[in-house]
Amino acid sequence: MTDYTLYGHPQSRAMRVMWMLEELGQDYELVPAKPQSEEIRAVSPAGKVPVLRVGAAFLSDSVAIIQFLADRHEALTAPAGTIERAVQDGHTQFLCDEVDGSLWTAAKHAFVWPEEMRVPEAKEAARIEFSRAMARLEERLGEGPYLAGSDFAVPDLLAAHCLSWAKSAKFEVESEVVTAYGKRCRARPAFRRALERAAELGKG
Ligand SMILES: N[C@@H](CCC(=O)N[C@@H](CS)C(=O)NCC(=O)O)C(=O)O
Repeated sequence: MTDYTLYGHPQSRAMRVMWMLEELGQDYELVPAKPQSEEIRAVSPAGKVPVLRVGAAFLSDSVAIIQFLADRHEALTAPAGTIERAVQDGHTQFLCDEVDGSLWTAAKHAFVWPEEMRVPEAKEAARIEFSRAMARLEERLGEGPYLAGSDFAVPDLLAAHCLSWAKSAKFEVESEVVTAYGKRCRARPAFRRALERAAELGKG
């Protein structure tokens, strides 16, 4: 049995955890279950994905999971308690609030929530929030190539996942700097390996 079992289909935020596990060279079992399925409810009462089993513990929330893995394996993160880590966590928080937040709001009002709860105008407001966040992301990147400068870290993985999500949601990214950054992150061998593993599921 491997140390890690990841629950969640790669077309969800589970991809973030797959990518991180690949970055760290960790072996993992993958259970590509859908949100709110019995399989997921058995390991997480909220029914949300991803969930990561670590020994006897079941961890939820993709960003907490990827930061936990980075800390545990001492890679792709500044150490806890340093100024660099506080700055890094600031980038992570910004991405959760303004980038993941706007994409998730649009998804809820497009297909996640039942029709009677959807407000069409909310999608447009989310699109505007996302567009503003892209300008903020470009500022945060500065000289780059990554948010913290030369080293790829947790918030870069999160940003790049959100940029792929934006593409499938047809949210425009006007900034060429941000588009090039997303491509740079997704060119990493670990992301390619995660995509290959996801594609294997389709063949099974
Ligand atoms: N903050 C959580 C959000 C998890 C989440 O909402 N996941 C979606 C799939 S990407 C889900 O399970 N949705 C089903 C639902 O909300 O009931 C995370 O980052 O893991």
